Amino acid sequence: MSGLSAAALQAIRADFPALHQEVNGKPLVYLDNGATTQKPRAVIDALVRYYEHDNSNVHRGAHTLSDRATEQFENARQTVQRFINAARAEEIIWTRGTTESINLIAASWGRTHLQAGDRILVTGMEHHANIVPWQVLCEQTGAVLQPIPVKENGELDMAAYAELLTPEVKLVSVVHVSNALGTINPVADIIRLAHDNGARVMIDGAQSVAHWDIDVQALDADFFAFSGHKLFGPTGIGVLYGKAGLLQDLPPYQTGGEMIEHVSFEKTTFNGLPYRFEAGTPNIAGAIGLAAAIDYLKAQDRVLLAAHEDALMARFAQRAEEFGDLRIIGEAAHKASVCSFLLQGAHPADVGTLLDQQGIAVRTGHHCAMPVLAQFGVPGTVRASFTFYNTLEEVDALFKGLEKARMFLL
Ligand code: C6P
Repeated sequence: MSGLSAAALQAIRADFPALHQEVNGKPLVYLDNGATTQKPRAVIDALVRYYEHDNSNVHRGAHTLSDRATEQFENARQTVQRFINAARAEEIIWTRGTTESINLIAASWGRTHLQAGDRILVTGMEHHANIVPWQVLCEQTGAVLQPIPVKENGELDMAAYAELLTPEVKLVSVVHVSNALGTINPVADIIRLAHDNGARVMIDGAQSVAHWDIDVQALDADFFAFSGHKLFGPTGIGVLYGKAGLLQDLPPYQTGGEMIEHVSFEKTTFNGLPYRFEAGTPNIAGAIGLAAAIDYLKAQDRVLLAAHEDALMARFAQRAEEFGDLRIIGEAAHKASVCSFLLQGAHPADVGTLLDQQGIAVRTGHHCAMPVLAQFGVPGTVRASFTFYNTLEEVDALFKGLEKARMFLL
């Protein structure tokens, strides 16, 4: 049961102009949604409308355009607040994306809350964005970064996690859905255990927000990060959610305009939340575009969309079994829309190139998750990542493409 009728799926696909093109003489099959998603017409229109009618700077001008831009920009913040069920709009900080959100917490919370001997736990399946900022922070503070082991099937070793949670652990920063394996991590349990231990928790939601509703209060996440472009919104805009009680005492991340209350050459005082963390002119159009993407999603039945994505995953698993010759990397019981694999005996880059010649877009390589791929003993994989606008026929097309690659390469 796909969850979406054929007509509903076609109607959804009609909303995404970029899907309707030929690539290398073949209809585009876009299976690189983990890297970035295509944008619905509603998002493209919101960007055009903003630039054609309302373009101005926010929180500054005493004129109509600036008022309009400010209103839409702040409405967008409230849209995000409601989308992830944050308690207050000030808990939504605009950033460039997940990477910047994590760097903000590492720089601002990390440098003021960690000292030599403290420990930070991440999982062994993190994206580099949730490894390197903590490594740099550890070099600066003398804290120690430790990975929670990943089991052979790609699931997190929760027993090992419980053992690693000693009083020295001050922060647990965990990917919600692995971009390399597809594993859905049990973040509610992870957060509860960390809190019982007195540690704060950051969730990297880059690969989860596009697939189901997030409720940061129900999760009790201290910090939650995601990127607009993986959520059908524009690039260059992202979100850091943080509990107000934690954010309000933190020092700024970057300094300059917008984030100040008063400046003199003797002393500067800083603005309150959220502006203290938003130095400089923000990505106004990006925020408005992201809100349009969220409005688009909220107008859909997300339960049906998720059921359709499950059907795509099931079709992939069935076809993979029939096909043989594939090594699946990441076989967790709970996976979300990411299928990483190797065509045995072929280099992933060659497979990617041959698929592209057939109009099929996948990602190949290490997916910015080198440590977990090293654990599996592979330098890279082919990754097909699905979303609700993909069709079962596109999964079949992928396997037709792989059949050609197999004939050519093996
Ligand atoms: N993953 C992928 O193809 P940015 O680049 O800041 O929007 O997101 C970084 C990031 C952080 N965490 C996870 C789990 C991610 O998947 C990503 C981005 C893309 O898998 C590009 S490397």
